[in-house]
Amino acid sequence: MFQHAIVRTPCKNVLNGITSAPELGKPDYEKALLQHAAYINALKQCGVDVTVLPADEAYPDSCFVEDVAVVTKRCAIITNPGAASRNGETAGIIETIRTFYSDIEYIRAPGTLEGGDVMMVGDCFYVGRSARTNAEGIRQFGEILAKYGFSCVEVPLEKVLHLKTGVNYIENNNMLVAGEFVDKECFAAFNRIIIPECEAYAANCIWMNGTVVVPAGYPSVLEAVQKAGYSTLIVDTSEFRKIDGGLSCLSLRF
Ligand code: CIR
Repeated sequence: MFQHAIVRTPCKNVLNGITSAPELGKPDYEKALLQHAAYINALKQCGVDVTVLPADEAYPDSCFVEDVAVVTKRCAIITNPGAASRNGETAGIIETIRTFYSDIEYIRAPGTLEGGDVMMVGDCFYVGRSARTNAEGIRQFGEILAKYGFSCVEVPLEKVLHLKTGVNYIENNNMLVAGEFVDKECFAAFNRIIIPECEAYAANCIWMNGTVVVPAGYPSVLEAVQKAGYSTLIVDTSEFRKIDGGLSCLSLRF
């Protein structure tokens, strides 16, 4: 069960966040703030306390706190983001992480790793080798995990930004899979809920203490998750989607 979540208020500069889909337009700031507030409410409804960090104008993508740390049952790992414009974001999370964890580890250059590439399944962590997370980052990550009794499985990515852009574990052996992850051998033993291409964005749902939070506007994913036996909460993330962000990216949950 998760007890805590950490989020960061989107900054005005969120309009200049990195995007692979400029055709979707720039985020509307006021709308992004409202959606972020609704997201915090949803997390609270799932029984966690939420630490809200202030907006940081120096980093357009800083609301995506998931990428700067990996928070586990036994330790926290401060990452080293592979995106140059995001690399300095880690400094802004350390103090908060210290209030929750005494064991803190670091991914160091030339290793890079972003939390969006890390998917926790019990004591095993799947990690995407992506444009943001490199082999050295994964090597360091694996070494740290082993020290705390966790295991690590590398998953090479072909198309998507982060591992959790296309695959998310929602506990009880259930996994939401889209696109390149549908046929991956390493996920064959899971009960895979296959997401149609037209709703691929909604592969990024989050399991929160028995409830699954689903992005607004993806009816077949919502139905599939409910059919799998979960209660659901819906949060609109349309403004974050414009800069490649989804539900998991917006918080650290532990
Ligand atoms: C980026 O490109 O870094 C941001 N615009 C989106 C980050 C999304 N984070 C995530 O999937 N964990």
